[in-house]
Parts: sequence; structure tokens; C-alpha cells
Amino acid sequence: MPTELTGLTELTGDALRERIATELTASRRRTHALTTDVLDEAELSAQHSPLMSPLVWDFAHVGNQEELWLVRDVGGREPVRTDIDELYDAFQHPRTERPRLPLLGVAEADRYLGTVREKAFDVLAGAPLAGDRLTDQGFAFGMIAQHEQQHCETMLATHQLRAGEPVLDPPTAPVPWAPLPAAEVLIPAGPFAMGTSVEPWALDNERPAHQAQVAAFWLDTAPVSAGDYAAFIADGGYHDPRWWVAEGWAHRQRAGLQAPLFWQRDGDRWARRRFGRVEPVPLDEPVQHVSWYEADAYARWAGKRLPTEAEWEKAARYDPATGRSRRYPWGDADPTPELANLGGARLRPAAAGAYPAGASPLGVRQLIGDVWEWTASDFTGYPGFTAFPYREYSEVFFGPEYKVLRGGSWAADPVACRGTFRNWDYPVRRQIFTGFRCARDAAAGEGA
Ligand code: AVJ
Ligand code: FE
Repeated sequence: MPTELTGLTELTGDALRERIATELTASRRRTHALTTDVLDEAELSAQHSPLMSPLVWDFAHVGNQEELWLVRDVGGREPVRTDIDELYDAFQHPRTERPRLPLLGVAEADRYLGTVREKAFDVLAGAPLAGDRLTDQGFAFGMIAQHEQQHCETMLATHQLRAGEPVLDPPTAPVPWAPLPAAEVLIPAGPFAMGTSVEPWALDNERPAHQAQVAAFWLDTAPVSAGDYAAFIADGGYHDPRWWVAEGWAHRQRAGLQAPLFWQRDGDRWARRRFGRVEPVPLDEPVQHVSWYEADAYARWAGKRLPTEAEWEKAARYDPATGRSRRYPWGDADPTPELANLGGARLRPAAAGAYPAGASPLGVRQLIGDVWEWTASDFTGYPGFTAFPYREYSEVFFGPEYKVLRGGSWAADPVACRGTFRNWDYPVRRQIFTGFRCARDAAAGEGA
């Protein structure tokens, strides 16, 4: 029977409280860096795309979720204010409607976030860190830190859609890189432990650990590059219905898709707009801003297919030497800047082939960080799934309308990214930081 990780060191007591405080503080620093530090009231209140909320909505929403779960639920404290709960409930108002809501102004929202945070820290000082699912190892605090970081990634997608002068400045320090030993890696057949029952801050849809079976398959060593994707375009890929599933072809025609979002022709080359600057598309970088339909069409053109979610996770976590599933491709240790491109500062993926130290035991690179990877799978609950702590985090999205994305992008924070983490979106979506890699069946006798 395949097993899950055992190498995790559990934090307890003051060390855990300190870790929680660090994560909460880091997420708030990032929230401010994407809002009040760089944009004025008008820009923060504007809707930069009908797909996105005004940034002031995300800003107050993260504070409201913190109030609901940490101040009221875990802390049992008096509400800070209940009159705004409805405004910041994502299920009450679709994103298109949010700019017309009587939202808090920036200064008032900032004060609200500060008041809630002060109370949350007060709750943290005395909260039980064990006893039930919400308190065990500080789960609710971990959930709220992840929630804020997830909204920071969403806010970066809004920044990318925003027209106007650039306001974000990335560092340019080089990243570790080494040539790929081979273009594909053979993943052997057999069962492995998928999902988790022991990762303290894993969300409901990652649970429980269960045995999954995959046949032997080949997986691309690195995500598909912009250069490879440009070859698909040059070969007429957007004009050949053979490569597209029926709904994808209909969508490609209706939406007039010609290339990834943010790409434009520049003579015989491709340029892209990235956070307000136009630059040549770096051909060695993983392609970004493609829909599931485009990824699926590319894979068929290449004589391949998208990996299933189980295939992706086996490639990312399975250690053939021990039979154990790891937390990350490189092992059980938390991500570092040498292992993966996470955290959002770089504003771009690293070249395909980067982070050799972050490779999986079988040698697959960049499974964590750089780009979210579309998988072939619909978003569903694992066997034994129970919604926790609220159905609207995951369960209401289960079904065939959503495709699963894995691995986290350069914009995902380490606290919201791990080998078991599952993201999902509609197959037409391209504003998120998404790419993909391809898989293909192994021949009889290969990897058996
Ligand atoms: C997991 C990224 C799909 O943004 O809709 C944020 C995360 N859930 N607030 C989303 C989330 C509630 C979610 N995704
Ligand atoms: Fe949210």
C-alpha cells in the first residue's frame, strides 16, 4: 500500500503561533504592495476588466473573511462590523456588479483591516491550536493567510489587465538553470498516495489521502515554452479544427482567438504587454495566458495530450525509491528561492528548464511555481471528501464546468502552493497565470 509523507515536522505552541503571525504579516504586506502603496483611490475603485473585482473589493474582502473566521468564529469575539458582510460575500454579487456596490472607501477599508488584524492577533495569542478541525495546528489561521495570498494573485491578474503606466517593479536577479537531460520523463505504472490527510493547512479539496492508480506515461520535463507555442500558431494551429474539441473550436471562433492573451504581432515576431510594458515574447519562457481549449489543442497538434490530475500529482510527489508521496517534488522541505519561482515578486515565469534543484525524483522540472498547469481533469471531490469549513470554498464548484490547474504560478505564495494543492477555473479563462505541459501514453512494455 503506498503511503503519504512522514517527513513533516509539526510546529507546536509558540513556534506555531510565531509562524502564523509571520504568514499573516507577509500576506498583509503583499496586499498593501498591490493596492495602497501603488495606486490611488480612483484606480483602486475602478474596474480594470469585467472579469475582475475593483481592487478595493479584494482589499476589504480579505479583512472581512479574517473577521468572519478568526475574530468571530475561532475567537468568539464581538463583530467589528456586520453591516458589510453582505457586500463582501462573493456569492451575493458577481464580479461585474461589484463596482456599483456602496463599497468602503480606501481609507475606511484600511482602518477596518487594521482593526480586524489587531483582534486576530489578540485571538492568536490565546487560541487553542488543537481540539477540532478548525483549530488543529492553527488551520483557520493558515486558511486565512492562504486566502489573502490567493487574492494577492488575483489582484496581480487585475494589475496585468489594467491599462496605464506601470506601477510594479520586478527584481532581475538571475535564476538557477541547467539544460534538460531529456525532453520527456517516463513515469512508471502503479499506485501512489494522492491527496493528503496530514498536511496541516491543506484545504478540504486536497483531502483525504487515497490510493490512485496510473498507467505508465511520458511527461514533458518542462512546461511548454512560448517558442514551442509560437510554432503551433505558425503552423496554422488556430485555423485547423482537427486540433480542437468541438466546444473549444466554437469558442476559438466566437472569441476570435489568434494567440495567447496579451500577445501582439511585431513584424514577424511576437510582443506582449506585461504589467504595462510591451516587450518581445521571451521564447524560452513557459507560455502563459492560454485557455484550457488552447492548451488542449496544442497538445493534440503535438501528438500528445494534457496529463490527468492524478498523473500530474504522481509525477510531482511519487518517490520510486521509497514508494512515498512527498510534499513537494524536491522533498518535504518548504520552498526556497533556489527550488521554485513563487511569491509574485518576479512578475514572470523563469525560463523552461530553470530550478534544476527543484526537480522531482524522476527529474521533472518546474512542477511547482512558474505557471499554473492545466490538467485534463474536471474538478471533483476525492473519495471520502467532506466540505470544510464551508461548502463555498470548493464543493459548490465540483462538476464538469471547471478544469483543475496544478503546481502554482510565479504569483502564488508558498503558503498557498504544494504538491497536493488544487486550483480550478473555466476552460475559457486566460487572465490567470496559466500554462501547461503535455503527456503521452507509454508504449506496451515501457515503464510497466
Ligand atoms: C481557488 C483561486 C479558484 O479565487 O475563486 C478566494 C480562491 N476562494 N476566495 C478563487 C478563493 C475564496 C479561489 N480559487
Ligand atoms: Fe475570497
